[in-house]
Amino acid sequence: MLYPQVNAARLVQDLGGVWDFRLRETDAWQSIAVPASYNDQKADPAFRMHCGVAAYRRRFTVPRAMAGQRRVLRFDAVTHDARVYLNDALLCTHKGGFLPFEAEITALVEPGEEAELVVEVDNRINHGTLPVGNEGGTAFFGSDNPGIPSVEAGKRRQGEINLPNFDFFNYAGINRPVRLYTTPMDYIDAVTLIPDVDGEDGWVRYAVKTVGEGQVRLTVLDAQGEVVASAEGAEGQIRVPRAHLWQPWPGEPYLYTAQISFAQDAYAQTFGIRTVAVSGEKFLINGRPFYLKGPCKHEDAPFHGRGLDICLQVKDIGLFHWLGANAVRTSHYPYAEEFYDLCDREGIVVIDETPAVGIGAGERQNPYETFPLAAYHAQVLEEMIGRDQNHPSVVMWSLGNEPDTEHFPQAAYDYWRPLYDLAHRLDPQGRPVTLVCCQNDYTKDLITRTMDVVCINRYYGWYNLSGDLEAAKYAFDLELEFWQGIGKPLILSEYGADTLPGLHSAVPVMFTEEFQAAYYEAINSCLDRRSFVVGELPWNFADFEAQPGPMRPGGNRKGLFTRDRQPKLAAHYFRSRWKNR
Ligand code: E8X
Repeated sequence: MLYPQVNAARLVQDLGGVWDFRLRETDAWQSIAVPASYNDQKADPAFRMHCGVAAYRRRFTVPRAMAGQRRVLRFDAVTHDARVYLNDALLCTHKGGFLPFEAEITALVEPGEEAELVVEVDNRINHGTLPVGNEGGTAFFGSDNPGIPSVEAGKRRQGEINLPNFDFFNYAGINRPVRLYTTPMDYIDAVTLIPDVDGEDGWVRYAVKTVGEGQVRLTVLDAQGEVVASAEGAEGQIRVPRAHLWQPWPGEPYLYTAQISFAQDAYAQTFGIRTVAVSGEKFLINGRPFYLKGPCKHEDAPFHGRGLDICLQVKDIGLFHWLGANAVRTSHYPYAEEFYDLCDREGIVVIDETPAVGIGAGERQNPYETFPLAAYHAQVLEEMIGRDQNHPSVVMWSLGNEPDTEHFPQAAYDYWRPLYDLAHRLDPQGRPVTLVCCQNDYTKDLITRTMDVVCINRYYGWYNLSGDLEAAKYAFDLELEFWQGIGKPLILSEYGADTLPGLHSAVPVMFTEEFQAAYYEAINSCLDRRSFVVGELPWNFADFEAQPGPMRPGGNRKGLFTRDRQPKLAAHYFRSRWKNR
């Protein structure tokens, strides 16, 4: 799905601002900011604890300047499920809170007329949603004294609860922009660009999907806006002589623009010329071994929740540069499109992850038999790859995070392998595909080792062998020995320790800043001895809000930075390590 663009042929009207909002039909309407999660906008526990549908409302006028054009309402992300009404009639529905959807309204509202827009947002999560809800207390993530009669009675008193099967707060609402945009009646519907390198030159295969009558023309501009190549026809190949490659930081992330025209329509698609491949134990970008270094993130901030905040994105990527980082994983869902644009410009490579987190229910329940997810998961993967395929920064697809691969290894294989194949079929650039594996008995896991890159989340010295870094190193090293035998590149895709800023001790004790730094030093010393390790992604960039619980004081505190982006000791440690790595 193309990103809305203002150009010579298209208009965009942003519908952000203060909307009407209510949690229940019986409530009075009150003010709410869009885009942003609703949970933290009011000093009212009902907003934070809400479970179910909530409604947003606003009126808007279709400008007369949009007359004669095709008019589309686009929602970048409504979390999690949406029902959209235009003038009281159902316009569209969408399932899933992290990918865009749109509906044409050309015939429904005349230019110059006003219309009422109502968006019903459902934040309920369960075994059939991504991310997965802890439906019926399957308690994969966190558990609270099952079986004690008084506790069980208390749980029944809680009434409707909406527990996540994952470790981030279930922020909900209209999290990303809502826009009305136009195209001419005959229009460009989709653009796919497939760059390649041939000696000094670049090759770009392309396909433009259109609706209506017309001829496709494509002109490639360099970063100065000079025409360097052009072609005609909806599909083809263009040679870009003496191409500047898109290089990850600290190289130059050089961007070209494909100016596409079709009948009266126009669309500008930026892209980079670069290659990505896995060869033996190496991860190659532009044919050269590449080491991924950079913390995993969340879309998370005070007040906004998971709402789009472009200033924060710029700040965060600035801090990536400060750290000397070159990579990020969009744990645990596809981020706002603006984030990938920024990574394209700034040379940060992205592992793009679906919202498939929480597919596990312990040893007593096989999630692959009881969670109705497979078809929906495939659809989400298709939407994500369709949305993000042209970004040069995206160098790998992650099918999901920390599913059960240990108790039901064959079922896990049968579930994830078709998704792996699908990702390869869907991506014309043939980027590597991975699945991020939870710490567990890796000898039983059958699927992780079949991925293009092995990604493992490990917490030696934190969740296990807690506080004993010598034992942690010993155990982690044993595991690395196992993976070395698999013969694939490996990324440590999460590792970390909760740390309270300002808590210090000369001897590294858990939760102090000194411990976090010592923990990373210890684990990194194991990585540094293994040539098949191609990346280190600390967990997490910043402290973030989680489902409240006894292990989450003020959220998950594994940030290298605090939630307001001040460095802890470990951030300084990585800054000096990554300068030379
Ligand atoms: C954690 C992280 C969590 O926030 C993330 O979303 C997924 C978790 C650790 C799994 N990975 O708890 O900070 C722990 C497995 C323990 C052996």
